[in-house]
Order: sequence, then C-alpha cells, then structure tokens
Amino acid sequence: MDSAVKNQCCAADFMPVETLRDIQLTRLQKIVRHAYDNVEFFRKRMDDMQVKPDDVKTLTDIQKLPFSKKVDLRDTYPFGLCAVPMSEVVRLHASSGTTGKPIVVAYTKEDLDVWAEVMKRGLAGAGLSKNDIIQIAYGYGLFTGGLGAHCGCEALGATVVPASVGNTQRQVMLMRDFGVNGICCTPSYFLHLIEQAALSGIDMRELPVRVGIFGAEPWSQGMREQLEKGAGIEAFDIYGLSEIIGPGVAIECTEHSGMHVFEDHFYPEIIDPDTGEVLPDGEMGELVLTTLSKYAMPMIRYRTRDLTRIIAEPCKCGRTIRRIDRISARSDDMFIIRGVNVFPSQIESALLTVPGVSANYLIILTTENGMDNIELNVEMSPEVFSDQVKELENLQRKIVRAVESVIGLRIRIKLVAPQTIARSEGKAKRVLDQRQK
Ligand code: DLL
Repeated sequence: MDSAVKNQCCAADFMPVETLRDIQLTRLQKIVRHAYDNVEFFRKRMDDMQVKPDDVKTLTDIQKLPFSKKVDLRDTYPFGLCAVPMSEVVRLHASSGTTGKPIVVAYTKEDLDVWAEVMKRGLAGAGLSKNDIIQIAYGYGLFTGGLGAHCGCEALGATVVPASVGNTQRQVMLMRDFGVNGICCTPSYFLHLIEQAALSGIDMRELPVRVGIFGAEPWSQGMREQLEKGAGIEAFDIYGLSEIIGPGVAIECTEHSGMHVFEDHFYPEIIDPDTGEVLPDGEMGELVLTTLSKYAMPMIRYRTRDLTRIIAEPCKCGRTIRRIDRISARSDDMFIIRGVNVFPSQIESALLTVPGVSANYLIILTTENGMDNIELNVEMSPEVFSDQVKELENLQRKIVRAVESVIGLRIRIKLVAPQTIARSEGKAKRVLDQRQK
C-alpha cells in the first residue's frame, strides 16, 4: 500500500491482532455489563439463559449470550433499549422498514465520535483526504446515510457538500461547479446521476470526481463496472445498518476484495440462520454484530439478516481487521418460485453479464393459477431501443439464458422503453410484489 495513503489511515486498522483481541475483550466485557445493568430487555434475556456478565471471560464466551433481532427494537419502541438517561442522548435516527413501526436508534456524544471515527477511517482507506471535496447525496434526516457520511467527512477534514438526495440536475451542477472529487450515495442513485448528466450534455467521466462511496443496498459486480466506466471513478462498497451505528460498519479498501469491519468497535460473527450455530470463518451465513463501544443503545449479538462470510486471510493492504464479503442477499429477501429459492441480487448479477443491458430493472412477482410467478422487466438503453425487432428478440433470449444459468429457472423477460422504470433517490426498489396473500 502507498505509504502516503497508509499514513492518513487510523493506526487502529493496522494494529497487531493480539492487541486487537485484547481491546475487543475489554470492550465486550464492559458493554455486556452496561447492557445488563441498564436495559431490562438484555437483563431478562440473559437471566433466562442463566448467563451473567462475569461469565464473559474470553471472546468465544460471546456465544453464551442471547441474540437480539429487529423485532426486539419494534417491541420496545421507541426507547426501550436505551441504556442511558435521555439527557445523555444527543441524536436519534430511525429506520422505517417495510412493515409496522419504525425502529429508533439513539447516540450519546461519545457514540457520535465513534461513528465519525469509523467513517473517517473508511474514507481515508478509500484514498480520500482533507484535500478533497466530497458531495453527500445520501438522504439527510432520520436515515443514517446522510449525517453519518457527513460527520465522517468533516472528521477527515474534507470539504463537505451536503446535497442530500433529490434535484438530480442540481446535483450534477454542484459536482461540476465545485470540482467534487468524492461522492457518497446509493449505487442506484449514482447510475441515475450519470444518466441525468448525459441528458444535459455532461459526460461524468470529464468531471474531477474520482471516488464513489456506495452502499445502503445490495449491488453486483456488473453494477460496479457500469458505475466505474460510466463516470471514470473507483467505486467502494460501504456497509452498515441503523441498529449498529449506520454507515461505516465495514468498507472496502483499495484492494476491493471484501469490506474491512471496524472490529475494534463492532464484533462480527457468522451463524447458520436456521440453527443459530456459529460458523467458522469463510463459511456463508447470517452476519451477527455486537457493538463494542456504543453506549446509548448497545446491541448484543444482533442478527442482521444479511448473508455474507468472514474473510480471515490477511488483506494485501496490511490492515489486520478482518473483512466480510459483499452482502450477497438478505435472508428475508428470498422468494420461492416453482420450488426454487431466488434472491433479487442473483438476478441482477446474471442480468448485467449481458452486454448492452443497463441496471434499470424491476422484478414483478404475481400469482398465476395459485402459484408464485416471476417476470423481469428490463429497460433498454436508447441505442438498443432503436434496433431491429430481430435484435431485440436476440437480446431477450440472451437475458433469459443468463438468468437461467444462475437461478436455474427460465423466466419471462419483458424489454421496456428507456426511462420507464421509476428511478429511486435512495434505496432502489427492485421487487414489485403483486402476489395474492
Ligand atoms: O442503509 C446504512 C447505510 C447508509 C449503509 C449508507 C451504507 C451507506 P439501514 O437503512 O438501517 O441503514 O439499512 C441497513 O441495508 O442491513 C443491508 O441489508 C442493507 N445494506 C447496507 N449497506 C449495504 C451494502 C443503512 N453495502 C440494511 N450492500 C442492511 C448490501 C447493504 N446491502
């Protein structure tokens, strides 16, 4: 790794593994005690399992502790999992989710410092510095994306352009006029920005922007290629969730081979989602995270529902903190079509292997003759749209084959006209579920 880049990064990313494990254990013991003493929910769960904070003597003792889930945040809405008095809470965020009440998360001043620190470390690892101008086009507000990235950029000392989402033409104008070098937004929104720039005669590749920090939704390697080629940038995958802190739980370094988890603050485990059994490093399963240094709302063994694996082998960049692989799917995103398990992310990966196809698509689920059925609408680019019918049929056949080779099912593909699939400013909505319940 370039030593100039390394020097900007926090030394914590490179500490000896033994030191890291010592820090993790000390922090784990302290946070478990804090949660037990101050949150009735955790105390009761631990009492039910007959485990006390003092039983955590080694890092593997974490396995004795109970899991927590999103439903626990809903059941204790809004502040039931708070472990400090409200006078210590300086910020609230919330995530709406698809059903029922939002989940609320709280931060002390020190928690915000931790958040800014991990974001800063992530941005520095992506090669950004105080010399850069960074536009934040994640939503500001209850969603953690905007303010999380904002505080990290400020901690880095960069010049922040807090654009938030929306007003796409103005976003492009700001990028051009301010000479923005770094952009933080969802990958689907950046694709939209590239398209809109082109419509106003601006080639994003000619702007100074060179780094994109993209996350908050699953995205494939094919999408990465479209974003990097379309804007002449280097794209970094960033992962996080409101319940744990927001963006900045993990992020890629310049090696782009998995996302480094800021393990000194978030302890990762992978479990079998069906049995809850802890799986060895390298095996795919559900990511479980424990916050080691967040005091307003500590989360112990939180089941994220995100499927990935831990990559324990050392990264070429020299960081000692371990990596997780790209989030391949969420366990609750899966649908079953004709007996086959299908994840939306598999469809995107397959689709984008076909040359000339853009990442604007919509998966439509319906019920036909009492069975679940799937149709994939794919938007054509203006160039493809003007092609002969024969060529369109050819493209359709290629997509059918590409999808079949990944999911093992022949599905209906409909090619739709350019600009007919709704664009999203935040997380893209890829699935329209019209199944009869
Ligand atoms: O999406 C926090 C965030 C903001 C992350 C900006 C990265 C950038 P939530 O709204 O609570 O928080 O949604 C969290 O989004 O459990 C994953 O399912 C998904 N997700 C987040 N980042 C990624 C990613 C924010 N890089 C949920 N790849 C998580 C795939 C992601 N899925």
